[in-house]
Amino acid sequence: MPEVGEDLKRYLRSEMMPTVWCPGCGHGNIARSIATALDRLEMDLGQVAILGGIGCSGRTPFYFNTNAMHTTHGRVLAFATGLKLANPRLTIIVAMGDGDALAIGAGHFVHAARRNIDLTVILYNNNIYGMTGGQQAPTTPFSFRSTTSPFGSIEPAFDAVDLALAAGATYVARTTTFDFAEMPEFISEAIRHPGFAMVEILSQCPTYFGRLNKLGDAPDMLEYERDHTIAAEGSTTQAVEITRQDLLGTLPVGVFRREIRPEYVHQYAALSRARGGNYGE
Ligand SMILES: Cc1ncc(C[n+]2csc(CCOP(=O)(O)OP(=O)(O)O)c2C)c(N)n1
Ligand code: SF4
Repeated sequence: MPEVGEDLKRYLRSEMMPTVWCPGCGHGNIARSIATALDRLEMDLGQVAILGGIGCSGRTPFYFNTNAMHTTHGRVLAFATGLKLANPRLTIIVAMGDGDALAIGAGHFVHAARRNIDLTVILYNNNIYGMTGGQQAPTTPFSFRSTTSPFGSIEPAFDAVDLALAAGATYVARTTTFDFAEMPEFISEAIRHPGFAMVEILSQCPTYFGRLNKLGDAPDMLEYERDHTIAAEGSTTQAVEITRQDLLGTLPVGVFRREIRPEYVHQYAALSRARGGNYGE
């Protein structure tokens, strides 16, 4: 749990404040947890790069005193893969919206996970397209409203944890912006993990998702997250079935996989050495 008054200012670019995020937006809670994780791991900020796509979540790199890249919607993992291969020593954190990771960028997400490349994806899941005005996302739960589904979504929601597990991600976790202890803990563990790590964080968007679904303001939405998640380890399948059928269903949170298997850049370096090259030396 972050200490009250814990000084995280050195991780942030004060000249970029205030952020573009609306008051009460959960993306600010996540950014604070990333700063807490960097602090706990005593990271050399010159060796860290934070990348984002487009969207409210994609603004994250603007606010950190690390290397940064603001890329295109859905393609941030292609940029991150190139950067990691160009400089394998960098610790790369990728901020992705649910639309970014699970709609336009779903192909990149699946294949980065399959390759087990050493990247840390923080998936900001606010159940909606925030930046463009609250359109339906693949994560909008069945019967919930968005600006493009004013009578309620008739589609089941996509489950990021199930997708990451199926694609072969080697560290997979989910938590919520309600949980100020778990967020930095999972993010730290994901950064240390030597392979493709994904932490999905359910994040409140009071401006669109909250307002359109009458979920109240930010504190009410945090309580909603608390009341609609359960601690779970292992497969999410059963709980996902419940969620799809029942509006008041619960989503499991916790760590779903920790696995060590060959990492892509190491494999590439080994191949280079075997062929007489000196990649990575
Ligand atoms: C190729 C491309 N298509 C569409 C857009 C328009 N666009 C910008 S942000 C966005 C949605 C962002 O939603 P999400 O990724 O969930 O992030 P959030 O804003 O909710 O954090 C879209 C559709 C774009 N910038 N580029
Ligand atoms: S629109 Fe939603 S996700 Fe975007 S900054 Fe505002 S509250 Fe956050």
